[in-house]
Amino acid sequence: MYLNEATLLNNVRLRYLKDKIYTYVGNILVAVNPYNDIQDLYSTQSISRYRGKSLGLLPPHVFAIADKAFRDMKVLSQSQSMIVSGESGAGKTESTKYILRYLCETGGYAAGPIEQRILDANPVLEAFGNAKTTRNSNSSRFGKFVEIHFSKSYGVVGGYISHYLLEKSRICSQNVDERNYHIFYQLCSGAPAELKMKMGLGNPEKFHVSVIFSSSLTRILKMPLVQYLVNRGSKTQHTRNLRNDASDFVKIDKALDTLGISAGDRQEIYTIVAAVLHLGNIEFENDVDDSHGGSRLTPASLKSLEEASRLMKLDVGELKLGLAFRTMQTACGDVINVPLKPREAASARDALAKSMYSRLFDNIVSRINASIPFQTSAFYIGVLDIAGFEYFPKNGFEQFCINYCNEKLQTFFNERVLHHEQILYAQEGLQVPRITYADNSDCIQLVEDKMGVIDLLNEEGKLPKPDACHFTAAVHKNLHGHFRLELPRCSKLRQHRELRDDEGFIIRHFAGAVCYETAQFIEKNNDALHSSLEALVCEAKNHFLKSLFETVDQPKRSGKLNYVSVASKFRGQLNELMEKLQSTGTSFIRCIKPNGKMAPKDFDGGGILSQLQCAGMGSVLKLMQQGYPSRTGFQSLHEMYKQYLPGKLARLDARLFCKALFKALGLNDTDFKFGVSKVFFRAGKFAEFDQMLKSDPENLAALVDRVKQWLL
Ligand code: AOV
Ligand code: MG
Repeated sequence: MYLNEATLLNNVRLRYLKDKIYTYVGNILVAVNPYNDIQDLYSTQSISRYRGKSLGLLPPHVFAIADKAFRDMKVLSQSQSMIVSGESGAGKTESTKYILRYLCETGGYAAGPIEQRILDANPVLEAFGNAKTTRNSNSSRFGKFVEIHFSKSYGVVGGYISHYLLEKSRICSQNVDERNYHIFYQLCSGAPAELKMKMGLGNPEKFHVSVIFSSSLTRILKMPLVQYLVNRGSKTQHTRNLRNDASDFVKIDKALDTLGISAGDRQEIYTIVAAVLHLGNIEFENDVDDSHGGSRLTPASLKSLEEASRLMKLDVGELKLGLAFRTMQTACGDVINVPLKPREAASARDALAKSMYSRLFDNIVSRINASIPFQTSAFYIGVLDIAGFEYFPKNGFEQFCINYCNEKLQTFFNERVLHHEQILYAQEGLQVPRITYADNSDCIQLVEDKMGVIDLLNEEGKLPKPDACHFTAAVHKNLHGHFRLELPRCSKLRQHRELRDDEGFIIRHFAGAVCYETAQFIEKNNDALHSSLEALVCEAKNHFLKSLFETVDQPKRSGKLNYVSVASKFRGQLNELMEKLQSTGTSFIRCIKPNGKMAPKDFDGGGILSQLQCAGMGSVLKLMQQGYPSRTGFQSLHEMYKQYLPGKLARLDARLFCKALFKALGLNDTDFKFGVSKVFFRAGKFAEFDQMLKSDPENLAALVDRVKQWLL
C-alpha cells in the first residue's frame, strides 16, 4: 500500500526470513541469496509447477520470470532477454544457471543434446573464468550473455555465448585470501600423474622442496613455489570450501570431452595453463655484468624457463631474450635490442602470461560455441550475467569499465520499466501524461563520446611515452565543467582527498560518486603484447599457442608500441549488446546479497537498502510515484473488502462494487483511475482508502446508504 524504499526493504526482509527469497516489484524480480539450499525450490517438480503459468499465479520465482520470457517469445513472436544483475556474491550466476536449466528443460522434456551442451558449457566456463575471492568463493571474473536459440516451433536449435572483460590481473597476482582461476589448482591437484609429468607440474623427485613455501598447494604438491598461485599473507588454505579441486579436474576434463574437445586438444589447453605457471616462476635480477642496467634470470628460474620453453615449443635462448630485451627500431630504421631492467622484464613476463591465458579463454569460448550445433533460429532468449555497480575503497580500470556498463544498462532499465508502465496505462485506457525519470545519458556521454574518457585514454596510450598523470590531467582539462566529473580533491568524501588531482577523477554515477585511481589505466587498457614478445610467440612451434595469437586482430608489427584498446573493444561489445537488448523483450532480475559473511538468515538492512538503490529500485519507485504505483484487479479488491459491507452490496459485480465504494467514501477523483481490468491509485492513496474503510466501522451504515443512493 505504501510503496517506498523502506516498505520495500521491510517486505523483502519479512519474506527472506521465511525463506521466500523472491519478491516482485512490478515485473522486476528481486532475488535475495539464501546462502543455503531451500528445499524443493528448484526441483524438477518445481519446474513443472511454473510451466505455462502467468506471472503472479504462483509465488514469485526465477522460474516464473523464465517462463514469462518463454511465453512472451511465443505470444509476441519476439526474442527475449533477461538481465541478471547485482553485486559480487549476490547470486547472479546461480540464477542464470536456474534460468538456463528451466529454458533447456522447457523446450522439450529432459534436456536434449543441444540443451545439454549449453548446460555443459557452464562448468568449463567456471573452471577457466571463476576464482575464489573474499566476496564469493566461486566468483565469475568475466561477464557473459548466453543466448538460447529456438525454432519457429519453439524447440531449442542452438546456443551462443558472448563474454566480456575477463579479469587479467588475477593471472599474475591475487589479493590476500583470494585465488587464481580454478583451473590452475584443478590441473595441479587433479591431473593424472603422467599428464603432470608432461606438464612439468608434479614429479616430486625432480623438485627440491623449498623452505619458503607459503602456498599450501605447493606444499601439498611438493613443488617449488608457484609464484602465480602464491598468496603471500594468506593464512587460509588455498582450497575452497565445498569444492575439491582434484575431483573437479576430472569433471572438467569430462565436460570438455562432452563438448567434443578431443584428448589431444584438451592436452594442448592444459599445456598453455601449465606454461603460464612456469612463466610465472621465471624471475629476474640485476645483471651485474651489464653496464646498461639490464637483467638476467635468477639461477633458480632456469628450470622454469626450460619448462616454459619446452611447453611453448620455443628455443630457450629466444624466450630468455624475448623476456629480458625489447626490440626497438631507431629513427634510421635499424632494429636494436634494448635490455630491460628486472622490473620491466617481470612485467613483460606477466604481459605474456596474461595474454596467453586470456586468449586461451577466448579460444575455449569459441570452441564451446562451435560445439553447440546451430540451425536457423527464429528467436532467442539471452541471459546476461554481468557484475553490477562497483564501489570499493580503491577503484581502478575494472570498476570504470563495469560501472560504465551499468550506466548503459541503467538507461535501458529506466526506458524499459518506464515504457512498460506507459504501455500498461495505455492498455488499461488511462490517460496519464508522460512520466519523466532521472536521465543518466550525460554520464554515458562523458565516458564514451568522441573525446570522452575512453578516447582520451586511447590517445594517451598511443603516445611514445604514455603517462597516467598526463592522461588524468587531460581528462580534467578537456572535460572540465562536466556535471558528472569532479576533481578528487574537490570531493566531499575524505578518502578521495588523499589523491592528487592528476592521480584520479570522480564520476558521479547514477548509483553514487566513484573515485577512480588512474595509475594502471593505460597499462590495463592495452591488450597488445609488445611487438618483440608477439614476434616471439608467433615463432613458437607449439601450433596451438601460435594460433591463439594469430586469430585475434593482429596489430601492425612495427618497432613501436602496439596498442589494442580494451575499453574501445568493450564499448563496441556493449553497443552491440545494447542493440540486441533493444530489439528484444526484457525481464530484470535484481540479485541481492543479504550480508558480507556469506551466511544464511542474516539480513543486513543497510547493505541491502543500498543494493536496492544501486539496482535502480529507488528510481523505479519514484517513477511509479509519478504515475499510479498501486494497482489491483477489481476482482481482488472486491474479495478484499466485501466482508466490510452487507451481503447485498457485496454481491455487486466487482467493477461496479469498486465504483460504488469509492464514490460513497468520497475519494478524490484525481487519486485513482479505473482501467479496463484494474483500478490504479496514486502513491499512498490505496493505503488511505484502506484506512478509511477499516477504521470507521460505525459509519458503515451511512456508507451503505451512500452507496445505495449512488447506485440509484
Ligand atoms: P554472483 O555470480 O552474483 O557473484 P553466485 O551466483 O556465484 O554470485 O553466488 C554466490 C554463492 O551464493 C553461490 O556459490 C551459492 O553458494 C550461493 N547462492 C547463490 N544463489 C543461491 C540460491 N538461489 N540458492 C542457494 N545458494 C545460492 V560474482 O560472479 O562474484 O559477481 O563476479
Ligand atoms: Mg557470478
